[in-house]
Amino acid sequence: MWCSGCGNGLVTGSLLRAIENLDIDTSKIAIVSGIGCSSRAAGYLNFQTLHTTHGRALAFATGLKMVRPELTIFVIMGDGDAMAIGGNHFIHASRRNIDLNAIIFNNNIYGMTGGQASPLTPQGEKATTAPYGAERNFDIMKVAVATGATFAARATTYHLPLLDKLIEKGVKNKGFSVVEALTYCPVGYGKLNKKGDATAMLNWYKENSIPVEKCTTVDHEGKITVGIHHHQAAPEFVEEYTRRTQGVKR
Ligand SMILES: Cc1ncc(C[n+]2csc(CCOP(=O)(O)OP(=O)(O)O)c2C)c(N)n1
Repeated sequence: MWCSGCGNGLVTGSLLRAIENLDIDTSKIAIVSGIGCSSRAAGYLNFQTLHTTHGRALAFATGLKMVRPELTIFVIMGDGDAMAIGGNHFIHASRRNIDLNAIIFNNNIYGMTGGQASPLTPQGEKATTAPYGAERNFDIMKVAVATGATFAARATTYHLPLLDKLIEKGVKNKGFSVVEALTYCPVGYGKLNKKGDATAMLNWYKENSIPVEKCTTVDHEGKITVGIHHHQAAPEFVEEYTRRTQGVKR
């Protein structure tokens, strides 16, 4: 159902390559998604999949991980899904450090419903609900780190080999892993903001990204930082819960 030129297929391809490289038994993989263009990826994938409700993918995934901790769970969400309506679930999944792999398809807009502004629409850029420019936005990496995620990384659809590797590394992290994939939306976001076609948007990512480890200034010279922003081990929620409740009489 994706529009011509949409980057969502590229992110889905990265996810599939990462799964193949990790060599995980496919019957032990579950994909949970919310509602949105990006969340429709779950419907195209032949794993155990749950296409849930808008903003609640992480809540469903938390329940699933509690009862089936042996599963590797990917939680596919759009930027609206993960950070607007689902923002509360995001901060608490992150705080708990539950072993889920959040893959956020950030196209800077509500794609499915026609281009409304999300908390990731860059300040001043246009959306159907922000004809005079969007309000202040935030940075998913900073929210993830501040709320306790033990792995936070970002790439764009221009950096697919990097994105493959970041997803793999996120899976290897025992805890809440956030991989933000910037993916252009030429129809919903691009047209309103005169960004050109899909190729122009891809080139924009190329010219406006910088490896996070090469950043020397606080504002990153206004560029998108790509790579691993944070990786630090901490106790995992389901393991801690199991340990704490062992021996409790029912
Ligand atoms: C509870 C609820 N509120 C609103 C909607 C309408 N809705 C469906 S998708 C969507 C936004 C999708 O944007 P995003 O999550 O960024 O994903 P994208 O479509 O851009 O991939 C909204 C508001 C809904 N389905 N359910």
